Amino acid sequence: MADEVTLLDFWPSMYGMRCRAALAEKGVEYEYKEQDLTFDKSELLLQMNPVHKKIPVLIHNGNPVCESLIIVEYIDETWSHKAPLLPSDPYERAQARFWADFVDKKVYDLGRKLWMRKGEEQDAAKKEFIECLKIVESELGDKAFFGGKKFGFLDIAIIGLNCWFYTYETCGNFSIQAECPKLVAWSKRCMEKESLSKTLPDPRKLCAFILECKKAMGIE
Ligand code: GS8
Repeated sequence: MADEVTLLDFWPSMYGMRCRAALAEKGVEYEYKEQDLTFDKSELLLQMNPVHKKIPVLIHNGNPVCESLIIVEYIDETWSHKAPLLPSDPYERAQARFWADFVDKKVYDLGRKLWMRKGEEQDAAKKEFIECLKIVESELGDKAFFGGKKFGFLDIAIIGLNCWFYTYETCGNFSIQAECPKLVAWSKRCMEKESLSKTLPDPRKLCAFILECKKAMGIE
């Protein structure tokens, strides 16, 4: 029986982007179901993720898998005939998970503050955001990808930031290229992959959407 794969997602979501990127890398066909998160969460979402009621959710042959990093690992293990995303060495695997966790705990929230806050609060978030990006950049070092020569798990964990860089720069009025040139070079390298450029949203469309959200929320 062919696999039935569905992704419940919301196009600007960095978490969703991880799942889209992992599915694209593995060449898995799936049905994409865009979710309305603001007004009316679908019955399907509430049924598939009753605990957090959040996207992304991967539904594989009727079974839901929640939490983006767990989904990426699930995809890696399930479609294991394709090149692995996680490193085979246990220590390297632990390191990749550590950095993915760092991005979740620090960078994403600061990025959110960067576009949602104003004045001093925004300045403080920007300062800390840049510090965190520099820490992530130092983990990349001179490697082509986070795991070395090959695009893998940690690149996927961070890939959504790429699409958001332009929004952060626009809202925070700074240049990531000036602060973290190696990270920007990495992001360009990633987007040269057809699997990603075809899958992830246009950063300008994302920025236009966020500027609209800011307007609607009265943050300007
Ligand atoms: C976060 C998912 C999440 O925040 C993961 O999958 O890694 N730790 C989780 N999803 C958001 C959309 S992206 O900002 C969401 O579904 N929000 C709806 C809500 O909070 O009600």
